[in-house]
Amino acid sequence: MRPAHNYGHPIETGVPRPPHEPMPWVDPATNQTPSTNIDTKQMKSIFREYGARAAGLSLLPVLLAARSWADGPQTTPSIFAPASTPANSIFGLSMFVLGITGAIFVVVGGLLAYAIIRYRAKSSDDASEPPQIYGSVQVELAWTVVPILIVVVLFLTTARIIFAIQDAPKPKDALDVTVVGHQFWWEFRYPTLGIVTANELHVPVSTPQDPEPTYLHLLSADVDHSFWVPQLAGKTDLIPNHPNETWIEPQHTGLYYGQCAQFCGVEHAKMLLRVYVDTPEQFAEWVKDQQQPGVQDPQVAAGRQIFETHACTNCHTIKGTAAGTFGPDLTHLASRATIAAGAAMNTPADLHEWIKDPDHYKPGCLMPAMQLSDQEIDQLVAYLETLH
Ligand code: HEC
Ligand SMILES: [Cu+2]
Repeated sequence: MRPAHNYGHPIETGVPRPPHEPMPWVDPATNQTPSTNIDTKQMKSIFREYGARAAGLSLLPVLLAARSWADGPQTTPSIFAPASTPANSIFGLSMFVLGITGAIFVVVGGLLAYAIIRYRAKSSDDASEPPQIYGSVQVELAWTVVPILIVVVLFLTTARIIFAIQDAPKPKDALDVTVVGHQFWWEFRYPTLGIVTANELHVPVSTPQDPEPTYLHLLSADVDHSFWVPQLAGKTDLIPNHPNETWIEPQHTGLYYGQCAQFCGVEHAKMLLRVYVDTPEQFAEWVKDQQQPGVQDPQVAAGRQIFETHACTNCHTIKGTAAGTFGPDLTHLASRATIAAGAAMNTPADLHEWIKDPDHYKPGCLMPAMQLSDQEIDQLVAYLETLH
C-alpha cells in the first residue's frame, strides 16, 4: 500500500473495492470489472483508421495558408488569400493564432499519445487501481498561469489589429461609398460621384504609388445584414439606425465575391456581392458611364411604356423615367453581369424569367410577379437591355 495525498488526508490505494458495494458494471460472478483494455492489434487498426485523417486535418491550415501564395481574386473566396490591407492584417493575426493553437495542439496531443502508449494496460497488471495522486501546486500553477498568459497575448494582439483597422486615418482622396442592405439585395451610393447602383460594387485598385482605399458607410433599410468580402476585409454588420464603417484597399484588380453574412430572411443565402476592382482608367470610364442619364431608345418605346404604366415605377428608379426606391436602381441595369444579387445572370432569358416569376430564382424575394403576358415581358426585356 503506497501513501498518497488528498489535500492532507491520507487515502488508501491499491485496495480492491469491498464486495458489499458492487458497481453496476461489476460482473457478480467474478466480482471483476470487465476488461476495457484495447489490445495492440485493435490499437493499430484504430490508428490506421483515424491517424491518417488526423494527420490530414492538422495539415489543413498549412494547405489553406499555401493558397495565399496565389495572388488576386478567387471564385471561392478565402480569408487565407487576402488581397486588401485590412484582410492582410486579419490574415496575419489568424496565422499567429493558428500558430499558437497549433503548438498547443501538438503539445497536448503529444503528451496524450505518450501517456496512452507509455501507460497502457499490460497483461501483467493486477486489476487494482493505480496510486491516486491529488494536488500538485507546481502543476496546477503551470496549467493556470500558462493558459492565462496565452489568452492575454491573444487578446492583446487581436485588440491591436481591431483598433489598427478601425482607427486607420482616412486619406483625403479616399473614395466614399454608402452601402445600404435591403432584403435581399445591396444598394451602393457614391455620394461624391452622384451614382446609385446595386449588387455590383466598382472600386479603384490601390497601389503604393497611388493609394486609394474605399470607405464604406454601412446602413440598413430593414433588418441586420453583414457586408463580407473575405479577400478584402472582415465582416461588418449593417444595422438599422446604427451606421457602421469599414474600408477596403484592394491591391489586385479583378472580381471579388462576397455575401451577406448575417441571416436576414428567407433569401439571405442569395444576397451575393460582387466587387470589381478596376484599374484607375477602367474605374474612371465606369464612373462616366454610370453618370449618364438612362438611355432613351425609340426602338424600345413599347417596352418603356409597359414599364412606365405598371407598378415597376413604384419600386424602381430609371433616371428620367421613374423614381421608386424600394428595389434596385435600373438606370444602368445592362452594365451589370448579374441580377437579383447574383441569383441569376443578366441575360435576356434570365431577365424574362425573373420578371415573369421572381420567385423562380429567389422564392420569398420582395418583388412580386406582375402577371404580364410573355409578349409584354419580351418588350420590357428589350427595353431593359438597352439600359447601359
Ligand atoms: C413591390 C416592388 C416592386 C415592383 C412593383 C417591381 N419590382 Fe423589380 N425588384 C424589386 C425588388 C425588391 C428587387 C430586388 C429583389 C432581390 O434581389 O431580392 C427587384 C429586382 C428587379 C430586377 C433585378 C435588378 C438587379 O439589378 O438585381 C429587375 C430587372 C426588376 N426588378 C424589374 C422589374 C420590372 C420590369 C417590374 C415591373 C414589371 C418590377 N421590377 C416591379 C421590387 C419590385
Ligand atoms: Cu442580408
